[in-house]
Amino acid sequence: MSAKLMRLRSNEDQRGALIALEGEPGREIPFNIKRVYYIFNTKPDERRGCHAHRRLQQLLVAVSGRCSVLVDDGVTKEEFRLDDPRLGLYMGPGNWRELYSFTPDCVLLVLASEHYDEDDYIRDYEAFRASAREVSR
Ligand code: T46
Repeated sequence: MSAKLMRLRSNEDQRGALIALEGEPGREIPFNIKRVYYIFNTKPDERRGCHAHRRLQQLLVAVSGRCSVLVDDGVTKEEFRLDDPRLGLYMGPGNWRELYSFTPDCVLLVLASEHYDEDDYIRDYEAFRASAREVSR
């Protein structure tokens, strides 16, 4: 599965903490960052995502609050809990994702490798399963 939790390097001193994210292939964030967005005010009983991407790579960080992410590569499913701004969830292409259990204070920062492109989305789960089977052949 091309999704993994990463511990981000935090510069901590008596004033508090600072995390810097630099993106480039071969670096800690393994892609050039073309887009940044953040998600907040999501109701605790709402689900977000529920789609896959053909090419997009992303890093998700709950900079405040908490949420859960279910990642499904068509074979394996894994649940990740984002509950610390020092944790980043890297997701490569070809992963179905569902986000839920947002706390009211959750601000989810997302760094993305591509500009927004609706054609990159696979929104139908069966179509996603079929494309995952195709890739694994
Ligand atoms: C993902 C999860 C974590 C834009 O105009 N530009 C953008 O860059 C994005 C991401 C969205 N939008 C618009 C499109 C929709 O009208 O914002 C609206 C809400 O987007 P969406 O329903 O796709 O939001 P989520 O939270 O379901 O999914 C988003 C990302 O789309 C997705 O790539 O992995 O966050």
